[in-house]
This record gives sequence, C-alpha cells and structure tokens, in this order.
Amino acid sequence: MKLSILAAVAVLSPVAALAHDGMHANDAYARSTNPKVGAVFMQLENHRQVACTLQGVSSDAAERVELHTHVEEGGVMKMTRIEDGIAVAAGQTHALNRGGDHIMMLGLAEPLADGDTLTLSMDFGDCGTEEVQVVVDNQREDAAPADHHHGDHQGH
Ligand SMILES: [Cu+2]
Repeated sequence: MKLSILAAVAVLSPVAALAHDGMHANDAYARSTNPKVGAVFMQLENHRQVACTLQGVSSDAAERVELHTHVEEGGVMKMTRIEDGIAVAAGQTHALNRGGDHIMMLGLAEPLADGDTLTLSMDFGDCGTEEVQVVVDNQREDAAPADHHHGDHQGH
C-alpha cells in the first residue's frame, strides 16, 4: 500500500510544476489620444522552454487590432505594421512600449476612458491563446526617454 501512495505523489509533482508555465502579460495598460484609436503596452514574459511568437490580437473593443513597431526613416520615427509577429525567446521578457513594439487598436467601439478595462485575446500560435485584461490609463507617463528609441536600454 505504501508503495502505491509514493508512486501517486511522484506522478502528481511534475503536474504542479507545469501550472505556471506559459506566456504572461504583465503591467498591461492602454492609452488613447483619439476617440477611434488606442495603443496597448505591456511586458510579455515567456515562462516556456521554447520561443513563443505573438501572432495577432483581437478584441471586441475595436474593429481591428494590429501589431506595430517604430522604425527610423531619415531621422523621423515612423509607425509600421509588424507582419511576422513579435517573438519572445524562451525565458525572456519583451517590452511593448511607446516608441517600440506595441498593440494598436483601430476603430474603437467607444473612446477609451481612464479606468476602463479592455479584454484582449492574444494569439501565441503553438504557445496558446491568452486572455489579457488591460486597464486604460490615458495619463500614464512613459518610463523611457522620448528621444531614445532603444527601449531595451532603459537604465532606470
Ligand atoms: Cu501603432
């Protein structure tokens, strides 16, 4: 009898360890300076052993949700659409922030008011789909200096 209990414990333990596996979206917030357009920022944490790519995002709050980034063209930062997804390496965090990669909501059903909560369905392909709650904070200041475009190099 004792042997079978030990065997059951040994089988259960790895399952518990897997419970926190997957993609996490931390500190997600949305901001809008236009009644029809908003942007979403967050920290994408990959707790998996493999790279995961954000393929696309959908939400009832907007007609279209696109993945965007900024590129410099002749000294001017321009927003462009990302076609091949946003990859997050195994065990790494990728920031979606102003001046860098971000999620763009086009054709908002309603203007974004401070304190509103949006639900985004984030498609990570083989890594699964995550429902993420995003709080609207139109007043929030960007942590990164506006004149620097290397968002990953924020020192403080
Ligand atoms: Cu954009």
